[in-house]
Amino acid sequence: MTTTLTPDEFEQALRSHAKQYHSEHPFHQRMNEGQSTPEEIRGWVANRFYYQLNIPRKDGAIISNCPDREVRRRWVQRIIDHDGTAEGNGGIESWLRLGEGSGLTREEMEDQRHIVPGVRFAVDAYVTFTRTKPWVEAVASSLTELFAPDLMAHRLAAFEKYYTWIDPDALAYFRARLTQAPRDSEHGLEIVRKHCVTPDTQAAALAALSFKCDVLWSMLDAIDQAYGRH
Ligand code: PQQ
Repeated sequence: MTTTLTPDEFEQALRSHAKQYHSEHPFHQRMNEGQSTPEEIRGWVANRFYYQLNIPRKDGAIISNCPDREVRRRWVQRIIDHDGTAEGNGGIESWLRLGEGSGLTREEMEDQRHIVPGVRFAVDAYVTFTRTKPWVEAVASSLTELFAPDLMAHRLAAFEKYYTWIDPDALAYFRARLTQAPRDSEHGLEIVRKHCVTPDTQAAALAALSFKCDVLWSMLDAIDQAYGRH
């Protein structure tokens, strides 16, 4: 890229990654159309748990690399959202309840026996990216959350309609993300719009978002390979 995009053009370029987002993956499409088997749902929930476990670690990595106190003060909310403030609350706990509501035990999620290699590699790559790249690129990589609310709303409706064998109370995680994700992506967008004002930094941010789309896509490829009907 040789020219600098205006902040709005840059935001448009970031948003155009929606077509690479994992909502387009065949595994998610089948899930949202009500075609997943209980085994597929359980395989997805057990494997996605590894992502949930690592989100606060990547947010800690971003904070540790960020010299801006005001950014850190807001970013830390993400760690609180996922880890909770006490035993029995927070997003990771909600995900465990989603698993229990789907027929998995806490033990089999926590001991990670179901995690397939491709999911582990993809999630670990995301954490490593955020530890080793400039913090603004790591923030850009989190911007898949711009696209998450639409997928979450679609998923929530699909679960309530098709997967009635799952206790509706177990879907609280998705409901919470409907408000958390827009708040988070708004902050992330504000940061990259402010800091990425040269061709090189804009290109790096776009590449970071592309990389993150690949992380999410690879996770579903691995889950589909392990549990999908082929
Ligand atoms: N992405 C982040 C991030 O990169 O900081 C944090 C989250 C996501 C979550 O907490 C999620 O629950 C989440 N869920 C989905 C999903 O279920 O489709 C996608 C994403 C995403 O787009 O990265 C996140």
